[in-house]
Amino acid sequence: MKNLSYFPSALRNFAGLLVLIFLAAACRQEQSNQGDATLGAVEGEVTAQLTDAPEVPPHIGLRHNTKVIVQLEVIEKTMRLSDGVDYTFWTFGGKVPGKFIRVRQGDLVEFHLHNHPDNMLPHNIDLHAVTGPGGGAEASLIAPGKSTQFSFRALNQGLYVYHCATAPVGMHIANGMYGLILVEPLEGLPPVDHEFYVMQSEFYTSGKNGEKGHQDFDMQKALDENPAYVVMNGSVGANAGANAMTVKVGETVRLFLGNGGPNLVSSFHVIGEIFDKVWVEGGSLINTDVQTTLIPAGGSAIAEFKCEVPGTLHLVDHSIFRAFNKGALAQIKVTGEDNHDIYSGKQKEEVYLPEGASIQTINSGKSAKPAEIIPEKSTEERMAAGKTLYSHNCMACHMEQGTGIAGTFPPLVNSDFLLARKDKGAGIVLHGLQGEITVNGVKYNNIMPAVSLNDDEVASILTFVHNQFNRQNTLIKASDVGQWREK
Ligand code: HEC
Ligand SMILES: [Cu+2]
Repeated sequence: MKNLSYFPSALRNFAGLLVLIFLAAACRQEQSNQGDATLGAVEGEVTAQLTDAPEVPPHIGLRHNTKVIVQLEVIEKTMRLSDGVDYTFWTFGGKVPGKFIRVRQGDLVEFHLHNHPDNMLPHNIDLHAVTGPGGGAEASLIAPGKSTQFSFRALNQGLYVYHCATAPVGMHIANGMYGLILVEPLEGLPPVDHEFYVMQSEFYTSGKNGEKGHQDFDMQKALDENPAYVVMNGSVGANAGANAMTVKVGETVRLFLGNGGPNLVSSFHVIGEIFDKVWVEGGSLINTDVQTTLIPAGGSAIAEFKCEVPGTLHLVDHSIFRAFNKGALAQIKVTGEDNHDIYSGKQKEEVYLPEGASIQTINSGKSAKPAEIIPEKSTEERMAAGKTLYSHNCMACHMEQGTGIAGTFPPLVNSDFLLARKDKGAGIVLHGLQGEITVNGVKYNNIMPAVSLNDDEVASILTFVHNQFNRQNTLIKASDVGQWREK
């Protein structure tokens, strides 16, 4: 207020008022979107429709505050964690992650938690959407065969994680006890074509990743934060391949993302897309044009994008070994028309030959020099040596059976081009080959690098190629290769 003393007194009051209004407005902004309507009257009641991942309950949109009854059952059950790998999961609703719950800001949520009589352990629930002790944990602790009820007012909008908070808490979470509850803003979320529920989490199994059979929880690995599995939606490949989510070109997608942990933070990324919008940490702050968004353990994010081109999108934790080696991968298949203005696909592949470059030599670790004077070999010896040398030096391009690869690497099988050569192909192996050639009526225009081999080795390879692939009865000598090398 110091600066205000420079104002004439009449203005001073007015300026002071402005500052007050400004401060009040700033305060309101910082107050979050917890609106006045939040505690307004509650009219009627509905039973919440709960869904399993990747499904999301229907959009709520504009309506008055209501009582939403949630019935959630804890079930301990053995299910697939990966192919040939089982795990005894503790679940909210029979699947991992737990049921998706959708309410609206201002709703009164009447929560019923049931602990199935076949279960072994007590459980409870801590919903991060609850304002109250333990997020409901204290009120909801129940033994097997019991039900409990508590209510809370959904004061803040946002996407919240819920989880079991029964001791040992880490173990209950590690065994699969988490899910998401969405508190839609008063005005609802803008419409999109698809909404999906994807939740990442880790599993600490007694065996290594891929070890078959039933796996137990490994406390030491959990303490070391070294999971054997990191998965999307409860198991390896839960929503990949045949179970991938599907959308069409031109459609908009909203992902409700959660991270159950218990330990790892997810660097969530979709390979092949950019998030147009991200509700950072599942709150009200919207970031735009995002590649990778952090999802804390026990946290969330909402990401939206439009699918402009067809293809398979890979949803990954960009701590990338988790995605490709531990299972943290889901897929969305986008079908529809290509749009070459946005993405062309491969336009061409051609030989890259910088100015001044010439045929390269594949260096096999030794310099190409004539073989020392060694006794000549029999056909059998050359065939045996040639077979091995072929597999090390030629097979990568010409394939094991000499068939080549259509359009790129010509076949060595019954090659009229090879058979027409007086040097039996030695010049090609010694010096490489480039430019257009025709093999059995098919044109090739590519580059074969010179292969760094001595005369003895070339003799063996060519003996092998001619007898094995071209039904010739030929024995090529190292001295022959020596002569051709000179030319
Ligand atoms: C890096 C890939 C590559 C390797 C390795 C390679 N080649 Fe080739 N080879 C080619 C290409 C490409 C051509 C065609 C070159 C052109 O288009 O002018 C070719 C052409 C040939 C031809 C003539 C065409 C035909 O089909 O008869 C022969 C013979 C041949 N290679 C033999 C060999 C032998 C023997 C080896 C192993 C010592 C070998 N190549 C290793 C890529 C390779
Ligand atoms: Cu529990």
